[in-house]
Amino acid sequence: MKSYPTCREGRGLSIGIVVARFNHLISVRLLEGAGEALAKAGTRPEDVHVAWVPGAFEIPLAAREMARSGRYHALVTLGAVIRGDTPHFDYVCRGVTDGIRDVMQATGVPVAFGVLTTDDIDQALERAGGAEGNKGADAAEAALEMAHLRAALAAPPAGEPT
Ligand code: INI
Repeated sequence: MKSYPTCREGRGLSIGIVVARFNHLISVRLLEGAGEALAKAGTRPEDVHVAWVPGAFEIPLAAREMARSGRYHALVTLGAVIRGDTPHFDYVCRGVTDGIRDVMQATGVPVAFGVLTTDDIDQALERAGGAEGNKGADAAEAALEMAHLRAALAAPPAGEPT
């Protein structure tokens, strides 16, 4: 068996971030986590471009345009959908998850999913730099890893795993 190497190096990569303004308190923490993870991995701050959108439902459209621009090796999507007493939660969750998946499949550009879907604000806080870590940072690392894997998978035979 031969495996492609796992690489989360950020140097030389351009990353697009789409972040939803809704539940802003959570979003900024996720964005902070993602920014820190990218900087730690070596991505230059000037190579990280952030697009704010009103809510999670709008994330897929902005992600699609960023992916189509050809400027980014990978994208990170961030936001928080918090369950209320209405079925709105389910529709927004469905819209953003299906939408992000479709963008990734249609364009081939990796799109990491850093959108929290939680029952309440406390659960969201726990995942945005609290007891459960920072899912924005996790998504940023996933984006870097997938950018490298995609390049390796698309490389000519000499790029096969060793
Ligand atoms: N958008 C979110 O990002 N999180 C939510 O929890 C949320 N809720 O609960 O309604 C939410 N709704 C707004 C939605 O994403 C759109 O911005 C809006 O419907 C306009 O299209």
